[in-house]
This record gives sequence, C-alpha cells and structure tokens, in this order.
Amino acid sequence: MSLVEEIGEQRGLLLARVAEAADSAALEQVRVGALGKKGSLTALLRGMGQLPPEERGAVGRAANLLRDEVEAALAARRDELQAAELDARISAEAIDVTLPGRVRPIGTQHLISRLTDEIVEVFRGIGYQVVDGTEVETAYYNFDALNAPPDHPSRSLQDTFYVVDRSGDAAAMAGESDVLLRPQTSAAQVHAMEERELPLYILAPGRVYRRDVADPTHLPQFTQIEGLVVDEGITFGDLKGTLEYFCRQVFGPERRTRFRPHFFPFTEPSAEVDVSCGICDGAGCRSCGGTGWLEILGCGMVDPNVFGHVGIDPETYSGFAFGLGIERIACLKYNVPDLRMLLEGDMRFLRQF
Ligand code: 2NM
Repeated sequence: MSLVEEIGEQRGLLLARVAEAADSAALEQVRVGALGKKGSLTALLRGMGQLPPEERGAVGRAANLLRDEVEAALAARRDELQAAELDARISAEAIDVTLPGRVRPIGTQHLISRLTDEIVEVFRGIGYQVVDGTEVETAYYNFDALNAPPDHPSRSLQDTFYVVDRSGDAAAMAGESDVLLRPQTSAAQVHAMEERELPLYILAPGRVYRRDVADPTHLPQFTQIEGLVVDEGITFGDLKGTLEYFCRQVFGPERRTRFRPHFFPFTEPSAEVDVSCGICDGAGCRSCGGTGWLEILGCGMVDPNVFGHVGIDPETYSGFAFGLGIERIACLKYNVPDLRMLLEGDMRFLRQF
C-alpha cells in the first residue's frame, strides 16, 4: 500500500473512531491512539524522513492536512461530549424547588410554665416581687421556722424526700438527715423575711417534692406558688380581697369564692379557698363532686411564732400567706381529668393549650 493510500485509510478509521467515542474518556483514548507518542498518525508523520525527497512534499502535505483534520474533529467531538455530559449532570443533580420544605418543629412554653407566668403577672400587677429559693433545703427553713412541731407528719419519711449520704444506710440516715427536697416553697419566704427590708409583698414560685405515688389527683413533684405579705396593719380583710381579686383574674369575673376554716402550723387563723365550679356554676355536677365548689388554695394570717423565728416584731407587723399548686389549678381551669397528663409530654395533649 502506498503511503498516500495509507493516509486515506487512516483518515477513514480515525474520523470514524472520533465520531463513535461515547464519552470524554473514550475520546481521549482515540486521541492518544492517533496523536500520542506511540500514536498511528505520529508514526506516519515520523516516517516522512525516510521518503525520497520528491515524494516528501505531496505526502507531507496530505499527512499534515490529515493531522489538522483529526485535531479539529477531536475538538468538535470533545465540545459535543462535554455539553452532553454537563446536561446529564444538570438533570441528575436538579433540585425540585416545588417540593415542600422540611418543617423543624419549634417548641412552645408548657401549659404549667405559662400558667405560672400568668399568675405571677397578676400579682406583679399589684406590687408583688418574685423571690427564688433552692429545691434542696434544710429542715429548719422548711419546718422549724414555719412553726411545724417536731412530730408533725409532713416531716416524716413517708411524706418528705430526705437527701442522704450515699455511703450510709439510706433509711437509717434519712431519720438523721437535716437536708431535704422542699415540700413547699415557704423556705424562700423565710429567707426573705430574714434578709429583706419590710414591708414584704413577695411571691415564691417553684418546683416542690412530696412522697406521693402519682395518681389522677397526686404528683410526687409539682409546681407551687406561695405568696407572703408582711406590713403594718395587714388584716384578714386584706387577705380575702387579694385572693378574691386573684381568682377573678385567673378564672374569670363571674366566678365566686368561699373561705372555709382550716389548719396550718404556720398561719392562724387559716382557711382553704374554693372557687365556684365553672361547669355547673355552683349547682353541683360530676366535675365538682356535686358540691358546686373547687378547692384551689390554702391561706392564713402568718402565725406570730413564725415572725419570732425570723426576728419580726408581731406587735408592729402582721401579714398573710397563701399557697397553691399550679397543676391542680391548670386541671380545674382546662378540665383535665388526670394530673399525670401534665407530665407525660404527649404532644397530642399539650398542643391543645
Ligand atoms: C400555704 C397555706 C398557708 C405559707 C406560709 C408561709 C410563711 F412563710 F409565711 F410562713 N409561706 N407560705 C402558707 C400559708 C402556705 O400553702 C397551702
């Protein structure tokens, strides 16, 4: 075969290979096979040196033309393949901007925190300040300073959680322990009476602990708000007016209140306060146990013995105090049948408030 024929054959072969290359990698193999160091066209061009001088001109021109043609075909095919590959990548990586976004649920305040804030705001509106206390307290601040006798049942291991040293026998040591989980927030108020200037108009909200088994009407841990006023000339009339105002603010202006005599070690006289049932308006129904009333808090005039423990002169000052459980009030206000539902974290329940 003459060299010119060989060039013609190479031309057909190479241009066909370029056209058939299915992707950039295949095309690169075709390029190396033709124009690489050991490529077929390279070999052909190198062979020019051995040609007799009279053939070199025509054959060399044909070979150079072929090289230019193959290079142009390679470049054109490369552009074509790159465009196709870009198209494929764009459709493979396409994002459907019409898909709905992923919703990140945002938390909200729990019913109990919200009601606590709401009650605190009612009292802040009439001049009360919030005091904070610790959940771990001493028996002195929880019982002795509050006039609880040494044998009062609330001090017992059955009613109060004591904090004991892990090295000892828990039951035996609990009998000796002076440290406990507060069963009410009063200790914060005792500290305030010791440390603050009089008069006092304070509120002590917080978590408290009692050794009860959880059932529809008891929780071993709940949220309490206690209030305390110490000033000159405070009477039971001030106590009544304040708590009636509070009940109307929280339950609505149409609700009535009643005060029933009760006993607490830290107040004398003491009372329990009921609010008229919101479902039957006092007539008696299932929800109020047929009485027409719902018990919501305990209160009384601060016992002079309590003032004695904190160095306040009961001849000059008098005061009243009250305590309520937020979970109980939440259940009454929203007709929740079981206190435990407030602790379970079931969103189907909580979302309703
Ligand atoms: C209640 C009921 C009645 C009360 C008494 C005091 C203090 F510190 F002044 F002695 N704080 N809270 C009190 C009084 C609490 O809870 C049902």
